[in-house]
Amino acid sequence: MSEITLKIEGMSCGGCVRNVTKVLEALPGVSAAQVSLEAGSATVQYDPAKVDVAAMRAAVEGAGFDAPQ
Ligand code: 9UX
Repeated sequence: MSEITLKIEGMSCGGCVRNVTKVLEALPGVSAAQVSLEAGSATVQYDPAKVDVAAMRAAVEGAGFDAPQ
């Protein structure tokens, strides 16, 4: 299992936090995500054989947020 912390921009309430958590945890290979509104970040535990960081960014952006490098 690997872990990465992504910067997430555009979250403004707890609903955003839930939405980002949900789209990340829906990705096959992601076991859990901890999203922080205050920090503007998401820490993700994942299997690097099944999912990559580009897929995580795409999922976050698909939900309407930005996940800059
Ligand atoms: Mo809160 Mo976020 O009402 O997309 S859910 S601003």
